[in-house]
Amino acid sequence: MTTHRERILRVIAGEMVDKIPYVPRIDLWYNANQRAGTLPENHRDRTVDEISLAEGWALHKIVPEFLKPESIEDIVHRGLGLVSLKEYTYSFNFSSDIDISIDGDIDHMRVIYDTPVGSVSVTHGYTEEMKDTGASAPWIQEHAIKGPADYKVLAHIFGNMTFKPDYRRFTTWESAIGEHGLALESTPALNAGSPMHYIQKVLIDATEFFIHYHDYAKEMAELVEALEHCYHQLLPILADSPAKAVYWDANVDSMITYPAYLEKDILPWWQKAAEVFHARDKLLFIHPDGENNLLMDLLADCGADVCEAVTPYPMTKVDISEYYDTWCRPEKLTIWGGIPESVLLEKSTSDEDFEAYLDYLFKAIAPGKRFIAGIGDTTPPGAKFERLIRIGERLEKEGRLPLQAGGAVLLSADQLARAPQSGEPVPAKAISSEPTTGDATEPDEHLRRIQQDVLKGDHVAVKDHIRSALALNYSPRDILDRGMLSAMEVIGGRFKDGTVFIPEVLLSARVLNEALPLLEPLLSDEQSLQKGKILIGTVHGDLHDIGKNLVSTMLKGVGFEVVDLGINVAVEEFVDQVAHHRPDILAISALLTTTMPQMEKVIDGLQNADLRSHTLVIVGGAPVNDKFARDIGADGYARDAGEAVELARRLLAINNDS
Ligand code: B1M
Repeated sequence: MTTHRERILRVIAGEMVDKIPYVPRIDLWYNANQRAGTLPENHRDRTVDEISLAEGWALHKIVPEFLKPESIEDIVHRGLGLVSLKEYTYSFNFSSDIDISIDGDIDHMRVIYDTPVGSVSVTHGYTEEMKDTGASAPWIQEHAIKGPADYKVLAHIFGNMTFKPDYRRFTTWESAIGEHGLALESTPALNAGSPMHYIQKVLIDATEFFIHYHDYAKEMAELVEALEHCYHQLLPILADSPAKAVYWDANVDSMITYPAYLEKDILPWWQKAAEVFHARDKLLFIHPDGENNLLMDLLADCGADVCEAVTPYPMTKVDISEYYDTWCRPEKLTIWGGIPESVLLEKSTSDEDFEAYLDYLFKAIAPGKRFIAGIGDTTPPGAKFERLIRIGERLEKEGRLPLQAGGAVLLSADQLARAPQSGEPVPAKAISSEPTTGDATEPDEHLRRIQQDVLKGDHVAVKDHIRSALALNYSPRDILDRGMLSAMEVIGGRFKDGTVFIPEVLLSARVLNEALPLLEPLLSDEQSLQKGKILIGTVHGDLHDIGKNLVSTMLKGVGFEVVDLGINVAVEEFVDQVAHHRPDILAISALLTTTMPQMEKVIDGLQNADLRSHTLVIVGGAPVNDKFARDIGADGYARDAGEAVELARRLLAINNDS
């Protein structure tokens, strides 16, 4: 009889096996439900692996179990991206000239690294809210890189670090898994596949990274070189290990690892790794769990064997059929995942639509080669467990290969209308937005120079150009509207249509932020910059802030006054801050299905505090949609930062007119 491990390996080799393997990742679901005492009755006394085995599923052994160190020493250096867990086949040593002081426990630990060229410090841990949502990856609260001086300190640390093979723990773990699954060895920095990705993922704040990438190229290059020294040691250690497969890189996404950046700073290392591993008959996995609409072709030829945690429409813009047609049909990659988390949630998906998704999946991936079914990225804590079981049952019955295209039940006309066409953005808006602004109006040479400064992100030249324009008697209002804000509109439009990415938006916004103090004192009251006041924050339990920061930046960029409350904001805090600031709009962000319900609680909180009638509430974030926004009583939903600007304007215009 074919074992789980054999079947998985044969699928990756492109063979037509007996049936589609089913390997759902259930660790987060398990952690959260075990903590809350809500595991299904029959599984109450079982471990996570025992549950999978009892249900007949293969074990998911790709993502390291960060929450389960053997001793605290194993995770002390996680703020620098280094851990010693069973999934890691190497040990590491700092050079003897580095003094390390450690304070705290697993939930909150501060570590200081003193080197001959300076010091850096990090703080990392887990919050109670993270534990409630089952989160496994640690939170780095204070990053090692806070300013340009930190690069040389880290270059000293990593440039003098030594790595040695250490296969002992991995071997024991792998043999305990045996034929029940495929155990992967891991790479540092929560799986960063290149030195630059290492910096981005753990050493610096996720949004700040993009500014440093532009401003401190020289300093970054020095650190990249030091990290290369580590990667060159690690490659042969990983290649010689007993593991059959390497989990090489994680958290790829069209926005945060946008195409040009991925191609320049990540892809060459994937290809190098693929060459080394393939020569040793080893498989390379990457984890593109985000939005891949702009990365489909790059990933198809990236050198990896498996793309794991693939999360299709409706969680992202790429439909499962496009994934299969671009990656699997031409025999370029194996997909592991393919079932979006939202279909397991009763609030997001009815029983009927859940079944319809599976019908559609079987049809889209026929004949079914190079496909390992899983929940991409992971089963959410609120998943209806019966649906996990049902997927297994249907795969058992209908997942026999080759699948017959057209043999499955077709989607209804209504469901088809909702499925996006290949590459087409998903239409989902609570309030229809105005079309994206076109190019800036045609101003004369002086205003054009200012526009160019904003478009190019030149925060130095813009000040001189504004001073010259003022000396030539241009009105501050014209400089602002026809020079700066019109250019920011252009950037917003380009971001929305995917022709510029996060760095351009942040750099242009910086030009505005630095130039505004020159103009503000000169604007009369009625000319004042303010278009309205907006309070923004990410909900309680949620640490994602890149998207929220972009929304905040764009709103500021077009003249709104924005107060950013940060991440993990409790309901009471939102309510208190609304009472204090009296904003026109409260904008709320949530990136997790487990934290989305917080949005409704904030709206209820405002209602109870008698603040709702004079505060418009708008919501956004990857799992949020138009229906959800309406259901919780929000005033609008925005899919991205550009739409958030249009929505805010539209709502305020409506409000002012009424
Ligand atoms: Co996390 N994560 N993550 N993560 N992460 C997601 C969100 C996830 C969808 C990945 C997946 O499953 N495919 C998944 C959630 C699944 C679910 O809820 N069902 C997930 C998970 C599971 C987790 C952990 C639980 C993982 C773990 O512990 N094992 C953990 C949770 C920690 C916590 O918050 N408690 C976790 C951690 C992390 C990192 C720390 C590693 C990192 C965040 C770094 C940071 O933000 N500082 C991270 C990342 C990077 C992602 C993905 C890959 C990318 C998110 C991102 O920044 N995108 C993400 C995958 C995905 O989104 N599909 C994922 C780029 C950004 C520009 O887009 O944030 O969507 P986005 O913002 C857009 C719009 O959504 C909109 O405009 C923005 C700009 O255009 N928007 C708004 C956002 N907020 C708005 C507010 C508005 C309007 C519009 O107000 C009106």
